[in-house]
Amino acid sequence: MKKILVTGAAGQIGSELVQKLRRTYGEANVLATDIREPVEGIGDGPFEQVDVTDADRLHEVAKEFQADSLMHLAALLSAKAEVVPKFAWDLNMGGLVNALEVAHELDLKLFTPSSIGAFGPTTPQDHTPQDTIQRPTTMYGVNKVAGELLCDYYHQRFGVDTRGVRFPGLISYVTPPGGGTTDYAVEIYYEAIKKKSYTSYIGKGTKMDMMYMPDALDAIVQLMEADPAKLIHRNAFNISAFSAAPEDFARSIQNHIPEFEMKYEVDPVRQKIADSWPNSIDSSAAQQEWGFHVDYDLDKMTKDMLEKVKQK
Ligand code: AKB
Repeated sequence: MKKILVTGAAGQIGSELVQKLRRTYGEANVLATDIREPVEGIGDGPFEQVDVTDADRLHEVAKEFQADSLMHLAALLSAKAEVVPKFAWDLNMGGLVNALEVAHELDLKLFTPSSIGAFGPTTPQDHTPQDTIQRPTTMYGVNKVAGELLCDYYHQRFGVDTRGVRFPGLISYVTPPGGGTTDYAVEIYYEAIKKKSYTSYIGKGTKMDMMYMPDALDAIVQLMEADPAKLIHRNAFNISAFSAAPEDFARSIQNHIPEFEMKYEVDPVRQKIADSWPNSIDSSAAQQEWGFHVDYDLDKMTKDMLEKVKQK
């Protein structure tokens, strides 16, 4: 990767990925794009306003920049997608097919994330295998499964170098997530610092896979730099750092803030989504095929998150 275009660059992943890529590949070699105006966090490097549903504009910007790689992140998350399902389909699928077309036309390498949301209630819930039943019951999940298949198709049919992971809930302190089911795992740290208490919209005992942002960013770069000959799966690799329920986060925070109090007011919509997702997924294919590993477990992440959020 030498010239990288990032869509959705103002989002939770994009804002930090752009900074990391600019440190690694040079500021001028990473073009941040987003439907929004440039926002704080993206830095001073090149920026273009791009709506990913506008195929011509995406093509023109990628061509002008002479990109060789495209990191397509622009998407609506799970809870928001349940509110506006048709719009979610148009944005998530329309944006992806445009990104794939541009990658095909301009011979770009393409990264796009899938999610644990690509699984559903009939998927094995524990140690969910890489290749298994995928019958999600959310619009977001339907988009993710279709997206995984579409990436496989563009690789098999046109030879596009598509790569991707199934992200778990991502925890970070730079840009807040928006509209996701796992967002509670970010909010809890902000509320712990501000109020020493948190009211969780996800119920006690609901385990989901999670990961700290630095590990997620490392995984993206590692997969994109991996030897293609070793990639059996290419797209949609299961990756997870740890599996945790709300009370696990509370316990971890209490190691630093003993008076921290956890309350519950379950949101039925997001709880239903969470219940349909796995408790813990098996990341062994990613470990074997491209050396996926993580540096942060829950407690190491909690220590860092509390320090960083306090400094904000
Ligand atoms: C969401 O909750 O929608 C996302 C995800 C797990 O894909 N964080």
